[in-house]
This record gives sequence, C-alpha cells and structure tokens, in this order.
Amino acid sequence: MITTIKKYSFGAHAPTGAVTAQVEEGDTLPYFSVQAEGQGTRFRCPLEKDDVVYGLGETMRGIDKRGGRYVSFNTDNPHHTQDMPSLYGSHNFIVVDGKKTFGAFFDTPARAVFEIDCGGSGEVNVLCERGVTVYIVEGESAHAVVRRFLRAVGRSYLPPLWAFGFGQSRWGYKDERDIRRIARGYAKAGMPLDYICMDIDYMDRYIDFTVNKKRFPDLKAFVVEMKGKGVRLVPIVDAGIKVEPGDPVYEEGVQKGYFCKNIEGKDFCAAVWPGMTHFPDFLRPEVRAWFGRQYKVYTDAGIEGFWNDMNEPAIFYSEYTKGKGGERSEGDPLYRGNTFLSDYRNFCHNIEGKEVNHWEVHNIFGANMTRASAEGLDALLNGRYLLFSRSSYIGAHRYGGIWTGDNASCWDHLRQNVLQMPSLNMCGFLFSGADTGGFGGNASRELLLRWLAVSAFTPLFRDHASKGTRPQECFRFRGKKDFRSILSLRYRLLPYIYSEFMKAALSFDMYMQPLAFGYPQDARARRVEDELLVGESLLIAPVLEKGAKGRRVYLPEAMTEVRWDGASFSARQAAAGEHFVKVPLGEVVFYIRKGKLLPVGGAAMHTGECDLSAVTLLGDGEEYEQYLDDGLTRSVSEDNIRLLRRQG
Ligand code: MIG
Repeated sequence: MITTIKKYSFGAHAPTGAVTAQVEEGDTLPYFSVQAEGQGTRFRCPLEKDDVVYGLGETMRGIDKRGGRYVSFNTDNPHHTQDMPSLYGSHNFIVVDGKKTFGAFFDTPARAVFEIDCGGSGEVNVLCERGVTVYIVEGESAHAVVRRFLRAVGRSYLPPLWAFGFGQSRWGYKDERDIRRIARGYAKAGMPLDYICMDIDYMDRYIDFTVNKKRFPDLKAFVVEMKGKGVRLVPIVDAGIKVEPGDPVYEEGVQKGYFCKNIEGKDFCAAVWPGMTHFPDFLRPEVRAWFGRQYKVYTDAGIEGFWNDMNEPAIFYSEYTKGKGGERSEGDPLYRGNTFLSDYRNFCHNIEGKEVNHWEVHNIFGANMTRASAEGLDALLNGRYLLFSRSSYIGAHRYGGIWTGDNASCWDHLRQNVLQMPSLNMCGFLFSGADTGGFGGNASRELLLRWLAVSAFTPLFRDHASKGTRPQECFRFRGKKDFRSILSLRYRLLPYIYSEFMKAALSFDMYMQPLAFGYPQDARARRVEDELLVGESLLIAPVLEKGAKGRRVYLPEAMTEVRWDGASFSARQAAAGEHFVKVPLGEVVFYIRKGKLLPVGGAAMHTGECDLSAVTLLGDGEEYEQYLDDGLTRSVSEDNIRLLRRQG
C-alpha cells in the first residue's frame, strides 16, 4: 500500500487500468475545490505566481503548462499549432511545483479539459465531464512526486536493444524493391540502420493481418534477407477491421460478436483506409486476446516489431455521417482533423455485460489496442519486441511506446519534440519519439540534420515522412558526411542510452528530464525549457533555430563539454553560467554533468554489431553503473548492472 498517494472518487467510470498499485481512499480532496457540473466535476486550485505546472504528456506548448488550455480527447489532427488542444493521447497527470508541491492524476476515460492559468486566471481549472478518480501524489520535490507516480502506474514497456537503433520509415514504400532500395541506400552511404517501417501499402487493400502477395511474394524469405543485412521490418497495424466477407479475421469477429455496436445494436461501420471497417471492442479481454493472436501471421514470418495507427480511433466518416457535407469535408462543422466527432457518440462498447457509449470511454480505446498487441506478442514471441502506438492513455506505457503523430517539417515542431519528451516521461512514456524530420511538409537538409541531433538522444529514433513530401531518407541529401556523423554518434552512445533507459524503467524514473529536476534550487534552471537532462550524466542543448551557427547554453554548474565532429570526441571544461556555443551542421555538442561519466562504444552499422560492454569513459566522474544484458530477454533485473570505474 502506497501512503504518499491517496485517491478520491467523483462518480463512477469504467476502469482504465492506469494505476496498478494499491492506493488508499482519502477523506476530502486536498488542494482543489470541487463543484459538480453536468455529469461530471470541476476542480479548481489557485496557483502562486511562481508555481510551475508540469505534466500532461502529449500536449502542445511548453514543459511548464501554464497559460494553456488542453483537452484530453484523443484526436487524429495533423495541425499541431501551439493552441491545438488535443493530440492523439490523453495523459491527465499534472505536478504543481512551488510553495506547495504535489501531483494530481485525473483518471477518467472520458473527456477532460485542463485550463492551467489560462488567460492569466491564476488557477488550475480541470473539468472532468464524467466520473473520475483523482489521485493526489505527495512528495518533497516535483521529481519525487513523479517517481512516486511512475511506481504507482507500473513499469515502462521494455523494448529490445535493436529498437534503440535508427529506423527509416515513409508512407509510400510499397514493395520489396522499395525497401531493398532504402536498405541499400543507407548501406552504400555508410550510414547505420536497424529497421524499416512498412506503412499501410504493404497490406492487401489495407486489410489488417494480410500481406499484398504481388508486392511481397514471400514475406518470410524477405525478412530473412533483410535481417541478413542487419535490418528488421516493422509493419503497421490499423485499428479497424475491413468489412470483407471471406476475410477470416472479419468473419470470426462478426461471428463472435467482437466488434463495437452501433446505436441500433449492429456492428458499427466506419470508413478508414480500407473503406468500411468494424472496430474491435478492445475494452473486452477476450477481444484483446483474439486481436493479439492475429499478429501470428507476421511473427511466423520472423517479424518482431510493430506500430499501431488510427487508434484514436480515426474515422473518415461513418454510416451515420456519410454524405454530411461530403465525405471527408473539412468544411463540415462536425469534422475535426480526420474525424467526425459526432461519430464518437454513434457506437458502443460492452463492458462486463453492460452497454457503454464510446463517448464515455473514448480516451482508453487506443491504449487497449496497444495492450491487445502486447499481450498477443508476449504469447507469440520469446523475447522483447518493438511496439509503438499513436493513441495512448496512461497505463499503455506498460505495453508499448508511442510516437507523437503527424507533425510537420518545421522548426516549431522540432522545438515541440524537445518540450514534449520530459512531459511524456512524467506520464510513463519513456519509449517515445517524434517523426524525425517531420511527417508533413518538406524537410530541408538543415532541419533534418538539427532534428537528427535531437532524436539521437530520444529512445525511439525514427525518420518518417508522409506520402507526397520530398524524400527524407538521410542518404538522399548531399553532404552525406554530416548525416553519417550524427547517425554514428547515436550508435556510439548506445551503451549509455540503453543503460539509462533500462535503469530508468527499473527504478520507475524518467529517462529525459527538465533541467529543473536536476537543479531544483537553481531559479534560472527552473525556467530553461530548451535544454534537457538525458539519463543521469548528460545535458543536451540542441540547436533549434533555422540558420543558427550555434546557440546560447545555460549550465547550472561546471561541466565537461563534449564535441562530436563525426570522427572523434573532444572534451573541454565549461564553466557554470551562460555560453555561446558554435555547433556547425553535422556536429553535436553535449555536456557531461559534474562527477558523472559517459560510456561510449565503437562504431556500428546496426545494433547487431554493437558490443555494449566495450566502452570508453568520458567525463570527470569516478564510477558509472551500466545496465547490460543481451538486449532481448524479458527477465530484466538490477543484477544486470555492473560498476565501471574510471581508468587511471
Ligand atoms: O491517415 O498510414 O500518423 O504515420 O504514415 C494517415 C499512413 C494514416 C497516419 C500516421 C502516419 C502514417 C499514415 N497514417
């Protein structure tokens, strides 16, 4: 029983599965005033002028969420403007840090609105539109609060080592030839690569759990061929099952009653990529087990990695909204992003025998798809697997990672990537990352290089782009040396990145933190948002501006400044305070904290060539605890930590 966390219920709701710890019920909710509103509750907590409010995972704006309005309502909308209230996930955990420091998790599967000092209101104002369980987390610092929370929601998903390698993706690779060409491009350019994602075009007419036989005549043989080159294949799986008489998955789903029902009690029909589809009722354990089993067609072919998409769920139109203002008409007031919102009231789930409208449980749909996949893969495979999803809710971090959806090739979204990482980590999602280079739009050489220099530190490191954008694979650009430099840095850093990720997961801590968490007494560090702590040893201060020759860096203490120029590391002492540091394209500068060490490994073309035990130590520390295992077995423990001492 955890006593530093208490829970308070305000109305009933379907279980979300977010909190796994036993938590005591409290008497009266502290910090917040409570007011019933509609079918839900409004919570208000005054803020002091200097309070920082952390959390909310995958949302826009800064690490400090003050000044914004955020709506937890999972949405497929690629227009990630600063004031965009909803993205693909709902992560309802905040930490108020100031004179009073505490965390609050609003555990509700329905819509919730967070106004955090919005318009200078001077308060946190949270409307939960349906029943909610509020968890209050106490702790002596924001970091301590987060660590308690992470323990309560359970250990992060653990990916295999190869999932920390570099992945290339593009919506539009359609057949074996396209994929071979990508692998060859990277190999010829001397750039490392661990996996290539297969987007929806690999399927037969976008039908889940099929493979287009013309494009991939022998998937199993192709997987072997690519693995021989050190490259794994990572297919996409979408949430909807195509209405396709004769398709075994469809037939079984219909026959067993596994799909969500429309408001008239028939299987709900919604159009997504394959045309009309049914949505598996992922909230039911037997449906999850059934869906998870379907991955066998791919695991039988030797595949060990997947990404789940369209699981908000995205709905282009449905049997109810078809023709309303035209199919996929942006002019329709009900049309948001890629979805008619009204459709979320048009279908139902079955929770323990009771019919529940989708609207009531909207935010846990995608999370349960991830859970279905993970439980299926746990049964189908022996080792760890790569799994990341677009939609999520806290709790899904135990089953897979997430990527941050359809960003664009713009400098603002590069910055947003940096700002989102610590917020995601606070909500459990350690294994996350953005589409490097941007999904929509055309990435310039400069933007992609700067982005690679950020993603080189994020656990999920994938270059992904949309159909119709300019080619975004690193080897397509001139001046390949610069790209090679950053990609090879990632592989040199893998002994550290892998070790720090695994240690963070094992100890219920974050992998990427705001500067404020490392230097809570430093008033200036508390305000810095464009520098991050990565693991226990590193501080990164990436260049996020177009045309910049370098940037201003604030160091809360003296550190070792390390410059990677593509061939070697050079180190020098940097004093505490503000510096201008020059960072030419293709170089990466980062800092090793005082008294810490960084283990770096040798060059590799894929993780299969990495020897994580052969490391050199940089920095002025004495010891480093390295987590080391075979990168695949599921039994992970603190026994895998070895102590490294600085030589000489
Ligand atoms: O409606 O599968 O976010 O990564 O490439 C677009 C095609 C559907 C959205 C995903 C994106 C993916 C794309 N998908």
